[in-house]
Formats: sequence, structure tokens, C-alpha cells
Amino acid sequence: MTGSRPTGRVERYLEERLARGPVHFTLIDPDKSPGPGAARVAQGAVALGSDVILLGGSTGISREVMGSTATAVKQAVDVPTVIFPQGPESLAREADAVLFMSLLNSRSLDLVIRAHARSARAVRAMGLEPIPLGYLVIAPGMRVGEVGQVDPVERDDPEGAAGYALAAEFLGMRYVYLEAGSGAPAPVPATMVRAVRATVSIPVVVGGGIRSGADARTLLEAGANVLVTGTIMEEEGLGAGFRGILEEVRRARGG
Ligand code: 1GP
Repeated sequence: MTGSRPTGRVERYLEERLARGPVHFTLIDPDKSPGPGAARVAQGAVALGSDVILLGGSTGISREVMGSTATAVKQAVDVPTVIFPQGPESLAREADAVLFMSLLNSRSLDLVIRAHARSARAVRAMGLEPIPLGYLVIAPGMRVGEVGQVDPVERDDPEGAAGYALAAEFLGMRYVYLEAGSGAPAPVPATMVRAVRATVSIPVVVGGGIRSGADARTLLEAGANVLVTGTIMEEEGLGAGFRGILEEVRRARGG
């Protein structure tokens, strides 16, 4: 499932989990749920079987808010706390790792590589484990599509997505993330997930617009290895939608 061998603790944890089946990431926005609020959400999500707490989501999260939220979450749960960065200013040493992600289909060189060059040494100095990931925005892309100055992959272009994903693998990235955009009216199409899964050997992460067990099941059957959900929890807490998604992940693991 992986290309080059992972060296960090969080990647080894993920590799072990992925060997048993699909994995779920809970995305929490520290601006909307700072500190203890995030810790409560994380506790509930992990109790339902979520494997990783991702912190990120809105623009302009300060290092302070990210740091105090990571600390609270780490005290509350045993699973890794990983930063889903909006930019170098939201990095904080209190987390375990950071998705070190290139926005593959951005027109902005900053988001493809330049911001990374500016922040790489800080990531190392903070002791954050970088998880190399190719991030690909699929239409509609929502806010990240706009802010990220993206040329979105169209929903009827699975081959286009597969091309980007394989290029990411060839470049040594160890995950590829297909992102429909937070709050997207529908998730990434299953045909696209299937095409990418059939093309690459690295794990395929899928997020954006996953709101129900039925959505989750469709994506898992298409071969998604990691599902990321954020909005459903913001809107409904740990209600039927979220529970249904986790149930499908559990079922796909055979448990
Ligand atoms: C956003 O893929 C994540 O970056 C999660 O999307 O908020 O729609 O669940 P949602």
C-alpha cells in the first residue's frame, strides 16, 4: 500500500491501521471549536471508531489557537493529532504531525511548493512529523478551490485525477487526497475514486461532502482508504450521519 517506507510514528500507526482496512479522519476546526470544545468532539469521535483527529479547516488559524487545541485534544484521546495546514502560520509544535501537502492543481506556485520551502525547517524545528501528501481538488472545490487558486479536476474526468495521483506517487508522496471541498453538495464521484485506486499503490484519501453512511459505503466500495469528514459533525454533532459513516468504516474493516 505504501511506496517508500514511512519513518515517523504517525505514518507507522496509519500503515498498521490501513493494513486492517479503511481509516477515518475527523476534521475539527479549532476556530469554531477551540480547546475543550475540540477535545469533547474528539473524544466522541474516537469512541465511535475514528482513527485520527485532523485540526484545520478555516483560514487564518493562529499558532496559539492551534497549539492550545492540539494540547486539549491530545489530553483527551490516544489517537494522533494531525495538522491540516492552511499555511505556515497555523503550525504548532503541540500536534503530532502535519499533512505536508502540495496542492497539485493550484495555479499558485506558493501552494504547490514555495510555502513548503519557507516552512520546512520550522516543521523540523517543531518536531512535527511531516506526512507527504498530494492534495487534489475536484469540482466543485468550494472554498479551498477559490482560495487555493485551483484548476479543479472536473467530475467527469477520472483519468485526469488518476494522472495527478500517479504523478504524486512517482514524486514520492505517500498519500493522495481527493478533495471535493468542505461542505460540497456531493462527495468525489465513485467512478473517480475507483479509477485512482486502480492506478496508484499509495493510500487514497477522500473528503468533502461526505454526510451519510450511504456516501461512505459508496466511496469505500470504490476503494477509498481514508475518509475525512468535518461539516457533518459541525452541523449535526455526533448524530446519525456521523455514526452512519463510522459504521460503514467499521463494516468495511470486517468488524
Ligand atoms: C474538507 O475534506 C474535508 O477539507 C472534509 O469535508 O467538511 O465536507 O466533511 P466536509
